[in-house]
Amino acid sequence: MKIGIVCYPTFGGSGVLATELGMALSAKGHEVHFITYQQPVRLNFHPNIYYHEVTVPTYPLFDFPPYETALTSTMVHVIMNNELDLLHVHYAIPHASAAYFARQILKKAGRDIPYITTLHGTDITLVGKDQTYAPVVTFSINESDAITAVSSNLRDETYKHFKIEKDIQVIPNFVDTDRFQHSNKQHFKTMLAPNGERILAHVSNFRKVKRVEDVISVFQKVNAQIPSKLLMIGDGPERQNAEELCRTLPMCHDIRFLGKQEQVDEILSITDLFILPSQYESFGLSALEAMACGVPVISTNAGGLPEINVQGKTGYLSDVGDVDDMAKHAIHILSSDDRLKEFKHAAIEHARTFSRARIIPLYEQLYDNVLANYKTVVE
Ligand code: GMT
Repeated sequence: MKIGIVCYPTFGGSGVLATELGMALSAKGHEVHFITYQQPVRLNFHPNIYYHEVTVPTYPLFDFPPYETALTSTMVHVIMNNELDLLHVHYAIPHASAAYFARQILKKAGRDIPYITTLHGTDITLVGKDQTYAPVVTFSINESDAITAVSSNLRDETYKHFKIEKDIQVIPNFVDTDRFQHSNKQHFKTMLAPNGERILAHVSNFRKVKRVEDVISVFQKVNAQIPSKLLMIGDGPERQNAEELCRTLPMCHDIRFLGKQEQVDEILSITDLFILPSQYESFGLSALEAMACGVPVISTNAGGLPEINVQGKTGYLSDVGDVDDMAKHAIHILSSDDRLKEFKHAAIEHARTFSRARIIPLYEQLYDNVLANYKTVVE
């Protein structure tokens, strides 16, 4: 099959998932064409993978260069020149409306192509339902030949906030368990925690929704009772505030802001506990990747997090903002070697239920169904 994938190429979860999906499909013999404005961060070379960059020419009149127009035109060119079978867009804004527009242009030229929209989270829960975007988002989701959501919670949220006339299939996110597994990086651990301190970590794009100050508050309480270090991985608008807050605290020397990192799997291999105190997560891919590396998770119970983090087994879930509860659970896990080991094993076991090998066939089946229906409708 020849598949076009459109996504955000940066460190956001939707781009990561789309890239992992494209790489997995290419390994199974599909030809995959990425259409993005920058090379996706996790994209590796494979003979079946092509990358088409969307460039947006500037012009003095353009205060806001028309990215969606450039994206649509690039989609049209790539589909025509490479005879793609279908388009799979990740994150509705503006990818679903661009796909709809590209399909209309191609129809005029006697060429038809179905598009699938995968909803990831903030495209629905934050940005999408804003009235600035809602009519276009609703229309272009409804026009999709298939719609998927990465969790049951996100599917329900979509039905709640938009007038969706079609079925939304839940296909959960997956993790590459060949890459995300525990590996021995003891030398790193010794450098970061020379006295055998416990290592806690947080990975995100440091947006408000991630509540990064809560990570620091939880750590402060843990650190008061258990010798420990905190690794803050990623970058974004809230990083500066978090660093400033950290500088006012006595245990600041135990916190390191590492910025964006590509070898997250290596860092997770030396981590004992993952903290994700988000206001909302449709899924929480970073937590799943941590679990696959044998790291239990302290998270909130918001959104789709209860669909991946199992209370008392792979970690604990607390109400949003309840840093006392999160710290209490963190201390409970970290204060006993045996208990920590049990949680680590359970995290790995549970993450396996979201392995790439289990989830990719669901997408392939969906593609087959869409193409079969599409041909019948078009004929
Ligand atoms: O918030 C992020 O981390 C980025 C955002 C995105 O769309 O790039 O992530 C969303 O999609 C991820 C992949 O499906 C999910 O794992 C995240 O939970 C989701 N983020 C939110 O819902 C806030």
